[in-house]
Amino acid sequence: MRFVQFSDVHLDSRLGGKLGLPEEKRAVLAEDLRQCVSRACDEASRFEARLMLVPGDLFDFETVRIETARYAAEQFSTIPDVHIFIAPGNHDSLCPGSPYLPDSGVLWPDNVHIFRSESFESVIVDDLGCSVTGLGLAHSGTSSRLLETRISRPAMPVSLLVFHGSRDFGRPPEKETVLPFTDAQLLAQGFTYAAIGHYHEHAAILDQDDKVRAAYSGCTMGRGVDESGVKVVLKAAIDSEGTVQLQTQELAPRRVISACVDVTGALDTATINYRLENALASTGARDSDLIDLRFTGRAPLSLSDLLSSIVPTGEYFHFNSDASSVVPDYDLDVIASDSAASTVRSAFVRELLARRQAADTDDEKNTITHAIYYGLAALDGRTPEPRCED
Ligand SMILES: [Mn+2]
Repeated sequence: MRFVQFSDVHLDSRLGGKLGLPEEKRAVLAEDLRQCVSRACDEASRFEARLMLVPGDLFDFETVRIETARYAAEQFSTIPDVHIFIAPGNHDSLCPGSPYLPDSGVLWPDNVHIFRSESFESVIVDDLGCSVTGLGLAHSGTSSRLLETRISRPAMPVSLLVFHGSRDFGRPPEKETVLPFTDAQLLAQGFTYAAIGHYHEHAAILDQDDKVRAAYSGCTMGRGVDESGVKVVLKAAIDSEGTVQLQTQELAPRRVISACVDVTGALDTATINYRLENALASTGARDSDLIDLRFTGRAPLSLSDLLSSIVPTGEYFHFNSDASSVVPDYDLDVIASDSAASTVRSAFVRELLARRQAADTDDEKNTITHAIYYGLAALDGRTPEPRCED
């Protein structure tokens, strides 16, 4: 038996965050998120899946438009032979007005089952010889440990669990805790496989024999700086022994790519550009991607204007740079001549600049330069950090 699993699409969510996306690009990303749903349906057909498991956060309840919920419902109607199970999460919880509720004006096709109970319920899929057990979060912030006690379900050759929950291991600090569980509690339930949503990184949960027993697909497409890298949906096959084989597949039209460029010792545009291109090349960034670039290291204060004007030579869907991590360096000549402000600082720099000028070799000059910066950091009460220059 084959199934497709995806979650955390967050249709119609607020996009971009720190990426500084203009309105028109946010509109493109919103359309990309809808594309993820249609591509997941196409993929289910191609993969000849008979099941689709959607463990929550298909959309963001606060901002979802009814047209978008209808769009998702229409996409699901294009694969009528696929049994689709949705377990609402904390962002698409079943609060009053939810598009999941029968009076919402969204017509979910017959092949879609939405878990609307706050306690676990099971559906038997006779033609597949399996049961699917799930629940829907009625509001965000359900912190009950429902997996502590055994979840009852019908005896079927294959039993699947679908829910939106927080694995105790690996909870990102900013994530709301919903239906928390430990791996041991989940494994003790004895389901053939559990499809879990909420965390935006793909992760599989294995039993003591290293068999896959559960997985987060992660979000379907990155939407901001904290969702960088390749995002996937899962395609899975369960054999007659109950062994689950997972494959990941990227369906998102674009990625958020995070990169770092250390500007220490780079004093001109050409050097910074060179480092930028190297950094981007190592990420495999494509034209369609969003680049989130962070400048790091130590640089003269005068470089900050230059950094904000640095852009890659390649055309990307979006490029955003952030120089706030760069530690300001010093203008040594100004400090040397500014004895009124700080006599010790000024005298220190003047003395070492004189020694540097008198130094015989480049090595010696370099060493003195390092000594100046270490000394200034110490005099200014900062921890001197190792200086590595080209
Ligand atoms: Mn969630």
